[in-house]
Amino acid sequence: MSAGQSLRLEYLTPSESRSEGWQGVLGAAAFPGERRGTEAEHALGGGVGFPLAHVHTPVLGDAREMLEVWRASGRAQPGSHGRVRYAWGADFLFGSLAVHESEMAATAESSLRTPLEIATDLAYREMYGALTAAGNPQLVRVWNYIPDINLDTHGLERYRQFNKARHEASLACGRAIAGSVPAASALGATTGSPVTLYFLASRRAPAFIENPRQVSAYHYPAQYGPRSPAFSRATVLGEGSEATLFVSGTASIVGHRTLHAGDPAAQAREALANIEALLEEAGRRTSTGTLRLEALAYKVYVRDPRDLPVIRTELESAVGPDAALLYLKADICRRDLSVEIEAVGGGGWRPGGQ
Ligand code: 3EB
Repeated sequence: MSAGQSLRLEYLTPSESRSEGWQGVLGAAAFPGERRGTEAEHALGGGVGFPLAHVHTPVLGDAREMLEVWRASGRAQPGSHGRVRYAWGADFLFGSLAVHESEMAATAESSLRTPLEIATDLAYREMYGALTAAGNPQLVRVWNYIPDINLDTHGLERYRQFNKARHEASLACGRAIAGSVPAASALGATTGSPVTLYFLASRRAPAFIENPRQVSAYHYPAQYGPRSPAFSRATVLGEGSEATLFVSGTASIVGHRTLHAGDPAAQAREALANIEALLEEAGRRTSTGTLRLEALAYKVYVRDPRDLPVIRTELESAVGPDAALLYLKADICRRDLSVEIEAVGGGGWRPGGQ
């Protein structure tokens, strides 16, 4: 594997990314500044030549919009399938799509499913359809943003509705629901925003890593919902120093139970302990060697902005001053969780931005 085949990730403001240029950009996600309205999320304009996910989950502690920019070597080849826009670059495919539940209301009336279940079902079918149409790359990492994720409607919390529909759509499309499932995050988004997904896939199969401190999410007991969440704790793509590690959204969960409810600093420490355990496990199971916390780029989801200072203190003392960190305000998929942390790292590149 040549060095040019690696993925590269940066967290940038729109003006930083404009001045860097769009060379090699495979795709990006835009997170609005906290004080901005939905209009300002389109600061980049609609005419960018790559898939851009507009995620309605705001940046914390800063008014600026931020972009998560994924680059790969060579010229990216664009494509689309249904609502999915995607781009192929080197070995990697980036795709994104959004589905408004309001479009599903009529269908929901004549079915037994909720609007969120129908929207999630459509989003997953279209994502799988796009992958098939693009030559069947392997799904490596999926980001899911779900409006009002903790709200109960139709007798079931919306995150649990989402899990049910993800599970059923995956089964219907002949896709795995355990084991060989992508790394993922599932977070809240603003009321009225669409269900928004973006994803990375590859011509090569990733390694699927579980956390020895945690029950696999796809084996969670039924108390967390009628269908278990279909994601791996981490995936590793590529070999040796060129490999990229994708750490799923990680919270203060040991076994299958939440620890430290009401103590955001302790939750942040426990989530970091989980990430360290995953780094060791990935080091045992793959040829990447054991990555250090300092070598990763992080997105940190904080439920209550008042907890940001204590959470930031924990993160900075664990990962050092130079790691790339993006803090976002989001509801998390269990009501007793205050913070969730996802990460990306690898030897083939250094996290940049911020
Ligand atoms: C957890 O460990 C926390 O449903 O795709 C983290 C990452 C979480 C991904 C998902 C959920 C998901 O269960 C929640």
